[in-house]
Amino acid sequence: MTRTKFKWFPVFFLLFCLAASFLSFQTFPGSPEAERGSVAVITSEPEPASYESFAVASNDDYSGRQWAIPKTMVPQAWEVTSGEASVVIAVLDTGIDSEHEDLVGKVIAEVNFTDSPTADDIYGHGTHVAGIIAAAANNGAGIAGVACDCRLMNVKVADDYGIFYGSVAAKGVRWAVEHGAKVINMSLFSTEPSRDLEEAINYAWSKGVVVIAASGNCIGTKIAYPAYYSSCLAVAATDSNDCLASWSSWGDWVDLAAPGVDIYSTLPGDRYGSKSGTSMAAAHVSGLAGLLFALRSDKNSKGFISDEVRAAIEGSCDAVDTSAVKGRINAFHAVNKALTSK
Ligand SMILES: [Ca+2]
Ligand SMILES: [Ca+2]
Repeated sequence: MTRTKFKWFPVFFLLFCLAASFLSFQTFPGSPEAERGSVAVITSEPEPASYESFAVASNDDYSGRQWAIPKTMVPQAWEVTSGEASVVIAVLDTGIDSEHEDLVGKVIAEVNFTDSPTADDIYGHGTHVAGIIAAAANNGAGIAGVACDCRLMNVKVADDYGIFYGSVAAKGVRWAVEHGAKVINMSLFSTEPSRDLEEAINYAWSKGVVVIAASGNCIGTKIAYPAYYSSCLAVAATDSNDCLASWSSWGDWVDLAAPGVDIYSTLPGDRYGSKSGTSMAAAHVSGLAGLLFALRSDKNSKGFISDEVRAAIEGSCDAVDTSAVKGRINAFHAVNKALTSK
């Protein structure tokens, strides 16, 4: 397959979504073109000139920029658990800079399913997502990840231009399950379905793995995949005032919301920066899922923790001032729900 003519695709993906809302595209179900998608980020601001300072939750340099941590009561959740090394969260994305100062030692396995020559993050998306999930906390550097004591799996399924194919992402899902991931983060989306990917996500759920995906940045209710699939938690993006991001996809098929506007995290080469997107929102939920897996709470004795993890996340959201989404995650309430529900 030739990709050269699609190099501009990530930059204009938001415009593509808008156009797709009004135009009928000729696609051929099952063909690679019908399954093509993009990682879900809409802005990239490497270093804002000024920023609002929020409550400091850790001794990390940029803790004051991490508004999402106090907003979702992560410090209170940390009083119960900050995750543990046996809980592995797979990041299906553009790769991870595993040598980043705030991620070093976190990535326990990596694989590259793309035609890129490296599993490293050239595009600069997967490293940002990985930091939100599990950057080292209280190491005096950078930021703090939600599941700061969990580990990561680098499953590169999107290439160095941010493009992925459903069939390739499906391989990544199965690989992550077979190599011990308990949570799979998919900060990527396509407006076309992929049967391969849906079957892989159903397989993951059947094996006790929680899959979390970005709802997409398509301004409205247009369905995005894989988030739409019932075995997948679909996550919309909210800002520091708990308002739905103007560009976030929403609708009754979206399960919940999480912070996704001006999120400060890791970038390749020991850098840090702010990004916005439902990508960042999904990553916060994956971090929370990691915390909940560390509690090992198989209350219903069905042999899996995944059902309790999903129920705790969905059943503990704070109401937000919009009917577009069901609620915004609350890590402390989720941890308590996992511990106390029967
Ligand atoms: Ca840190
Ligand atoms: Ca269970």
